[in-house]
Amino acid sequence: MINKDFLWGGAVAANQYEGAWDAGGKGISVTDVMTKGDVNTPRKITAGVLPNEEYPNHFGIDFYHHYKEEIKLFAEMGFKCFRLSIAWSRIFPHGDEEKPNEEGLAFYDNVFDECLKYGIQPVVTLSHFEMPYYLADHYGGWRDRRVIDFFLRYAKVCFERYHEKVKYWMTFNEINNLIDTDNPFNAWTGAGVLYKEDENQEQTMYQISHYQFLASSLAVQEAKKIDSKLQIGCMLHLGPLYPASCKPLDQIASLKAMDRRFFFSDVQIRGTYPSYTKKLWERKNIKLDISPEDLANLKNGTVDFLGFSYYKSTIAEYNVQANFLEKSNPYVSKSDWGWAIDPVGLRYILNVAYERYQKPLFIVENGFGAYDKLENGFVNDDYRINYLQSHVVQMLKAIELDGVDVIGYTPWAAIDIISASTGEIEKRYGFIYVNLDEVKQGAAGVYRKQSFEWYKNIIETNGECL
Ligand code: BGP
Repeated sequence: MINKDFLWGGAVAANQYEGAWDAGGKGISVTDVMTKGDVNTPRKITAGVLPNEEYPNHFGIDFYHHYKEEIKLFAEMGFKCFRLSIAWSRIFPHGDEEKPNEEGLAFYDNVFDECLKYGIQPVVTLSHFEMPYYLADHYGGWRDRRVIDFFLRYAKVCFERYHEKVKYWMTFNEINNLIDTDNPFNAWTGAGVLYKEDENQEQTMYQISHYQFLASSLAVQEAKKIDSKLQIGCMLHLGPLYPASCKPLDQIASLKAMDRRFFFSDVQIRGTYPSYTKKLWERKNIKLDISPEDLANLKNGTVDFLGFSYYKSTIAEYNVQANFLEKSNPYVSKSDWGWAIDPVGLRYILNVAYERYQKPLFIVENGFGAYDKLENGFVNDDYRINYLQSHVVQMLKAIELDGVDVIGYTPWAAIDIISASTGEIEKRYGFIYVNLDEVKQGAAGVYRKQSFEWYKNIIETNGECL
């Protein structure tokens, strides 16, 4: 039996579902001006603002105008929480203003109140690939130390305004995307940072990370001053990189690959840079702008919990030049998008992360992207139920057999939204099908999928019906 306060819910991100990209005084965000992408073509930040069809994030699924209908459906499923992000550029349209945009703040008040009306607690990410475009353009995004102050001002405004409505917060979504190159939509673009051919990219990556760590730790300190009950987490994408074989060197490869993935939470949870990173900087002569005061702030602003997304696992094979190569696992099947389906990997990573930190863990994303077919107003998404069910089973094993402290589970996505890697809606994840054509014509355009009933049942029985 799991804790009765367990946070079952669903997750989304503002840029992928709100739409209304220029309504209510909102500024343009980096995602608003991003091209579409696919497995071979990473999305890119452009300088222009093209018509809606070219930029699906502009319209999202128009949650901005339909939030009441959609939250009502979440309530029908019995959500205990709803993970969403605040669009930074709704609050500070350019990012560097002194005063926030009241209309943007009022919008989230309305959304949070609507959730609370049904007993759904909002769980908020402050930065989910949504930097104001102006900051990316004028400051180079997180390349610039001044952006820390802009973020802090934004975070402070949010904590002050919403601390009575929101207890759980996360600072940066999948902050460790910065180090991973296999994801076409990596956080360099999400962080509003453009690659430059002629620079030491590794050095830049560590510098950007440092500024984000600092911004996050200062935000944690600020939050605690405003309301000591607030719980602030970091957020990473996690998944095992199993050793490719039982050869000792493959074991080391896996260990090192996992260190690289956990580097971000090592800093945000422990408040210091790990020794393996300091050695790497020495070896590679990486010089960074890090002051003693910065280091003290990292120490004073450690996070309360580890939020993470789990979709898939991979394997690490020893390699002389690169230390390890990340490869796909021949023992697991794959989704239409080639993502490995590995429910046991969730139990594995929960154990590893809990061993490493002994902090509460929050699974804030887990889900199955697929081409769904709407037939007679219904979607039979058995494959999604299979995926989610098998993952929930493994999560329960981690809690009940292994004693891991998991505080909640918010599958991606509560409802169909625009995919982060493609910029299209066709890679669907939701319990609710969205017919965009109908939504564009002003209709609700939403349909419950088979998984809707399944999830409702899981929540109702607190996972007992599995
Ligand atoms: C994570 C992001 C989400 C999300 C999800 C699924 O990386 O935090 O924003 O979209 O992955 O990815 P995709 O939409 O590319 O399938």
